[in-house]
Amino acid sequence: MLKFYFNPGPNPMKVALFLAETNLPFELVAVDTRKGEQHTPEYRAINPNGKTPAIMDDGQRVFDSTAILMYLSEKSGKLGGEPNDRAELLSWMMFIASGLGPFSGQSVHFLHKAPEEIPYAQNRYLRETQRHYEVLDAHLEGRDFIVGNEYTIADISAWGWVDRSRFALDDDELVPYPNVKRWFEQIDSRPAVAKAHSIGSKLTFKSTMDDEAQRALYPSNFAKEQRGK
Ligand SMILES: N[C@@H](CCC(=O)N[C@@H](CS)C(=O)NCC(=O)O)C(=O)O
Repeated sequence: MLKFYFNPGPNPMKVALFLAETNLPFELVAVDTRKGEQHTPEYRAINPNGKTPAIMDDGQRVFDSTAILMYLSEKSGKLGGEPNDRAELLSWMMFIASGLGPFSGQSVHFLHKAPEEIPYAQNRYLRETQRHYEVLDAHLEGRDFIVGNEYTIADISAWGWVDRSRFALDDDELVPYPNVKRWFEQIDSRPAVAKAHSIGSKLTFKSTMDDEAQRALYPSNFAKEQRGK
């Protein structure tokens, strides 16, 4: 059975939503990133990048949320959109994977997690996150879905990050992006979203941001010889 290596972060949640939508059977495996479980040799054999999510499907590893969504969509024949929209699907998947997602992640980091306040970095990443939201908002004008006329893995992928927009954007959150707001509310009200949120509810993850967690999540804050695993 498919093994899903999970942590309740925005990237694993995309895979949780895909699995909730498609009802594919899977076994959930917790990866407690604050305990450094993403850095063990066993987990690195599944995801050499040391991040969540990853899956093991009948001996085949797949890592990175975008790769997993595309792999599972192709394999199951579900949520991949119309063949004519394939180029659009690839384009928006990469826009999210290389733009919306990473800039949002850095914005969250410099606004809320960095050990010191760095106005240049805060401004750079917040502004780039806002710019990606502007691009998505313009695209969603008059549209219900990101690609074509149906719900696809592009919507699932963007949902993972837009669901955390309150941490990546400033106080107005989605108000300046009315099309993204409308689109998000429609996706977020799908029954599978509630199911996806409940996927990890029986697992417990470390909540304290102690020294072990800091070293596991932000190794670059430590001198090389003092870093965690
Ligand atoms: N590009 C990767 C990014 C994965 C990622 O950053 N995952 C976070 C959780 S949302 C993580 O595992 N963080 C732990 C760490 O950075 O050590 C993907 O889309 O899967």
